[in-house]
Amino acid sequence: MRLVSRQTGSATIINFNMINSKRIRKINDGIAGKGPVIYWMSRDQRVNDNWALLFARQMAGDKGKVLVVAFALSPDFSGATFRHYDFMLKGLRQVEKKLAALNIPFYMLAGDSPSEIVNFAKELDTECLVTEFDPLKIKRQWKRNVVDLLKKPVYEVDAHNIVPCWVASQKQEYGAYTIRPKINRLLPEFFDVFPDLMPQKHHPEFFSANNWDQLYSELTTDREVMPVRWLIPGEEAAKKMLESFMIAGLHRYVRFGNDPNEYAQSDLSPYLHFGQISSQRVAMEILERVSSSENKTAFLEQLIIRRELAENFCYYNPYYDSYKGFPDWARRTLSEHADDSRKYVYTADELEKAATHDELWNAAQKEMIITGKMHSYLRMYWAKKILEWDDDPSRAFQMALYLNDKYELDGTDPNGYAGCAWSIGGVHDHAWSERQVFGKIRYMNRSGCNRKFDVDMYIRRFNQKLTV
Ligand code: FO1
Repeated sequence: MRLVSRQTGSATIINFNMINSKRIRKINDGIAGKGPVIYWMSRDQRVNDNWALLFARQMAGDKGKVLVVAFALSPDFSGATFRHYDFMLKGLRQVEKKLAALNIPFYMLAGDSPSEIVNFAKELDTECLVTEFDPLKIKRQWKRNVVDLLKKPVYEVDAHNIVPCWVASQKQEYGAYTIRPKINRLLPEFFDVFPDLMPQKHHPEFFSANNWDQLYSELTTDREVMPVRWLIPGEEAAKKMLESFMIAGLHRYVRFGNDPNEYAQSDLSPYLHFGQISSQRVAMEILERVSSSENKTAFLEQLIIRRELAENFCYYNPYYDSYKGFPDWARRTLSEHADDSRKYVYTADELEKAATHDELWNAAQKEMIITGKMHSYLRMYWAKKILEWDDDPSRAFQMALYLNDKYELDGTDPNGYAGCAWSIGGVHDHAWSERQVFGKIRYMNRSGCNRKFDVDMYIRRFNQKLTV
């Protein structure tokens, strides 16, 4: 394996022969230890199609070292609830089983994530640490803490995007129309086939059973938000979901894509969020097995362009989770209309309890609370109404993020930040004709929804009383 490094930006791109080296950045030097290679799994919680795991396995193999995988379970990850942890832990139990079949030990560490990782790496005197790219501030802070304390080589691999975020663009993009040509030009280089993950010899000294019951019982998270029952967590279920979408959903994607009463969405977003399936795998399956159609194009636009645009937004805009992250034109128009009289104004509690005058909005809020997933078309309407009913756009944005991250199974994800910022702050959108309250922010209303789907049917589906 040739190690050729060249400085690019804040990290070094290393040339490795099996994996496209542009997916890998060395983010810390340091003295390699005598112990195993550690893959610190966090975002890409899967065994198959995982470039970070493949790279760590290659490093271990080339150096004649053992590979061990560790997941640092944070007790209170950014407002996550029992719904998220239940889905995630069930998926991680499958990871443990799949890795064991390859003789790859899997450690669940509980506590302050960066400290747990540093202690673990020091204890094992790791050869090097491999982890994944993640644009969220909390994850970048974790990585900084680890790099500051661990005097060992650390590598970062973008295992979540097809075109690595730092390769697709070196700056914040205005919108899909600016990032799309850059990504489309680079896609062929990064649609490389996933090699098999090779088993390693059994090293009994590294095998330790994780106490899953104890991990569950130690969760301090909000248990009011119950796990979802309609979606089975884990890598195997994610694969089946992809299969069923390709057979029964994709051909209806454009015609019924904006109809929350129809099964035409992929329901893959929770699996993609927790990394239980690779977006590259989804794209490759669809490109290879589905004939060209507007449905295929539209779905891949969401899966590849929109997702990578959200990553780009969170990576290059330090204010992705605040009003300050909105474009100037949007902040200007929102402040010019902040004092516009609003027919309805609601408190956070009224919104959370779906107790507004707007039955459609209430139904969407209930769908999200009950199922952990709101239809993508309604997510825009839902967020825009929060802006309409609050004379402080910054508070409206925080409210949308709070509800999204608390109840959406795919919450706390770049897609969620970009989606709410698009709806409320015009991010990745352009100015529209000016109107009361919204200013030049794109407006949506119920009659627009009526044109897309049977609103009354949707309301009837979610008119049950909430027990929140
Ligand atoms: N990542 C971790 O490494 N440790 C955790 O304990 C953890 C909890 C968690 C809970 C909810 C959730 O939505 C995500 C969570 N993640 C955790 C992060 C996740 O893996 C992703 O890194 C980000 O959410 C999106 O990039």
